[in-house]
Amino acid sequence: DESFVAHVAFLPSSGLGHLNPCLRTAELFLRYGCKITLITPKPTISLAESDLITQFCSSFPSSQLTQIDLNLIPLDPSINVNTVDPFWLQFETIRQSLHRLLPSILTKLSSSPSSSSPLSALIYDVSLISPLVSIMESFTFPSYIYFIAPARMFSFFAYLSVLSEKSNDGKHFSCIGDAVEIPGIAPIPKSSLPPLILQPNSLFEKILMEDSPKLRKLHGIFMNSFEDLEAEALAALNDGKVVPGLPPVHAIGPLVPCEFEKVRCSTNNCTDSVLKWLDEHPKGSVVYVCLGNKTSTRRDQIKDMANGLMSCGYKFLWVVKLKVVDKEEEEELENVLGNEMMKKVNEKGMVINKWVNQMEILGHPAIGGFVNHGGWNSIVEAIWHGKPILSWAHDGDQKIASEVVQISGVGVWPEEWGWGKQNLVKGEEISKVIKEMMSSESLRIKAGKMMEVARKAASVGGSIEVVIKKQIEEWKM
Ligand code: BUP
Repeated sequence: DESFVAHVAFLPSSGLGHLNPCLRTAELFLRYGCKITLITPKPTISLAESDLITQFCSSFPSSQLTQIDLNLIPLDPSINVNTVDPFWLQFETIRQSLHRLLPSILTKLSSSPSSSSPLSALIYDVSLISPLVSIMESFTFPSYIYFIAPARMFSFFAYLSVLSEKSNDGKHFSCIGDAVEIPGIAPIPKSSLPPLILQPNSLFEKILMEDSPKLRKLHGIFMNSFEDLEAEALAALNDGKVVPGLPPVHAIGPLVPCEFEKVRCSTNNCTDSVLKWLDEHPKGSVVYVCLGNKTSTRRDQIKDMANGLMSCGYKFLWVVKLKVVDKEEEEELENVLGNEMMKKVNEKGMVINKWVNQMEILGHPAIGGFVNHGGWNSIVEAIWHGKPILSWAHDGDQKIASEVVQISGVGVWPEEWGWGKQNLVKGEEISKVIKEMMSSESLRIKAGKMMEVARKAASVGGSIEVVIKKQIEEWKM
């Protein structure tokens, strides 16, 4: 049927690291002719998230926005809200709210009048599997997740169901020894696992363990990765080596920079002044430092970072996060660094505690390298722009992502670096590794080559186009 228009609904979860890949995936389906409906939980945790949703909707007026009002649902009282990361709390709030709020929305969308197309598929965030698998039992259209981390991490997530079956005492990690041996994948050292998965009864452990066995019920998994970056894990997953019976894993990476992200709508955004500052610097001369949006930089690490940057011999652009949530970001940096140091830092570089558009920063020719926390979106963004990475992983899936950086050769990962009280990194050490990254010809060449294959995947007739078009064809049948 030539007049068929696939209608895809997207349901993101909390945090930019979840929203960015969701909206970039939605943009891909839009590009190939689909109609899009965004179902977004509100309020969002950060301003950056609500801004981005607004930007998306104003750039694509044909897409529909449906909001789920989370304030209606009180959170399960057994969760101690004071000890949990606000983003994880939001995951849990969304998980608990969906049963009451989502079915009626999906019913409406799937039975829309003949003037608009009924829903062809739902693509939702990886953190929402359990509620969605059960909700979807009442619907006939297929559902998929988008995964926000590397395929290597996804293999671990899928393999958790096997691990819990294997252990005879019910403690899923009693059987792993020093490393997790997943068929078809280079072993993942225990030290690279997300710390919270080893902490019984953490919200993280609860969600992953509950959701892993349900992956088989999905119709597919979309992932921000590509063949040349993660050939091993993608093959092992799709050949049924990791866990037999998994649905197809579709590599739709690198998720490319989108025009809608460039619209400026927050008062807390200072990208334009940063780009202007970068214009004054020669090609490849500035090191960009940003350790993610979900974690605040530890106070006791900040001064060593400042010292490391000031003595590395390169100009730097340092985006510091002092608070976990950007809405709270009113504290002055001077208070933390001290007046003297703040003055010195600003002589040798630029330091800000505001949100910037990272994609645009990484694309600026003056940037020669990127110090990052091992956030997967950030890693793929750096690859897209061919910028070498220094991965300073400290939590979550960041170490597994850093392994991918190291194995693929696009950056370095000082494995012993951390954030905790025991493993603070000294200024001299920081400066030494930054120098190594910024001056390495071989890193620059490898990052440049990876950029080329990344761009090929995203070009006309490349792997992204092939996967998306094939998926749309499937929905047509
Ligand atoms: Br901070 C910041 N501007 O100022 P990751 C982040 N970002 O565009 P996360 C900005 O947020 P974890 C800023 O480009 C990336 O797309 C950035 O995602 C964007 O890390 C996204 O890199 C951050 O996956 O990570 O979400 O902090 O889950 O590892 O805590």
